[in-house]
Amino acid sequence: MNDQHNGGSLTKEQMEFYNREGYLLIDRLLTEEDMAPAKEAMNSKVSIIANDLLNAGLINDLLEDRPFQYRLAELFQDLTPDDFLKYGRGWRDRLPGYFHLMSNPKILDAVQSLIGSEIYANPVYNTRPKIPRVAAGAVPWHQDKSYWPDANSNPVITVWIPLVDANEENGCLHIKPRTHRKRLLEWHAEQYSGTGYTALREDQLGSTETVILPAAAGSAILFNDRCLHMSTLNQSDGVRWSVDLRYQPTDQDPMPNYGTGFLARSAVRPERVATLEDWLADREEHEAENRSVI
Ligand SMILES: O=C(O)CCC(=O)C(=O)O
Repeated sequence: MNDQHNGGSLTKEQMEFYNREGYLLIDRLLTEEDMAPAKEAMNSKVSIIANDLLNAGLINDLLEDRPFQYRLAELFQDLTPDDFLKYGRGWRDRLPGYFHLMSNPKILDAVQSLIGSEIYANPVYNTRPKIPRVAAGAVPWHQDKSYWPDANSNPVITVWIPLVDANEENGCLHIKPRTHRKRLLEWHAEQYSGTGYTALREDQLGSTETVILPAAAGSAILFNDRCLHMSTLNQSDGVRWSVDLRYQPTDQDPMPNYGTGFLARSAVRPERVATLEDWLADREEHEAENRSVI
């Protein structure tokens, strides 16, 4: 769907599409400026990794002048998948840029259109630096809920955002529409990459068509935690950078065993919306100065 947006609020057609199909692509929701803080966070991690590799004698050039889309891929191009996986297939760093992205008003507007104004940012957010030809970059068919089977009832909404154009070559998202009303299916730990992704068997996928979702940088793909989805290997020369952020209504289980989420928006208790300092200190909400008013 390629509708005009008003802030990030969804149109009636977009809401209907999401509720019917279980996902929604919002083309270019974010600008370069919106994405800049998260890219800065990613770049800072890449620089740490580059220094690490240099100190370990695995590379002899930090590639500091290479563009965002290529630097990490080129740092690892002569190394092994294990060298890369030492840093994790997904990153969940507590860096200010991620807080700014998760608090972006356009993202929250879109989420608010679906669940209302009391929005909690779920602790499970990931940066995915999918580098070329590392098997662990390909994510098998799964439901996100398989990662928190005992926590939370619906809905946890994933907001998946590519920071570079995502396409079939570099491993964009694939979704099975209308699977969001399924129960949680029995999953197994996949063996292919050895990274323990939860996975479904071919015979559990049913006959629903697969929709391949190329997405321009800054677009957002929203889907709920029972919607079947996967992504393929990165066959390009660059990094398929993306983030998956998650949101839920405030009356759901905050899933503390998975980390600390935060109150991202509230019309009822705006003074409790978490600040960057709260988030960095792992506090869920901002403690109002005058507690007697709440
Ligand atoms: O980014 C990907 O390739 C997969 C993302 C995913 O599976 C998720 O966000 O749940």
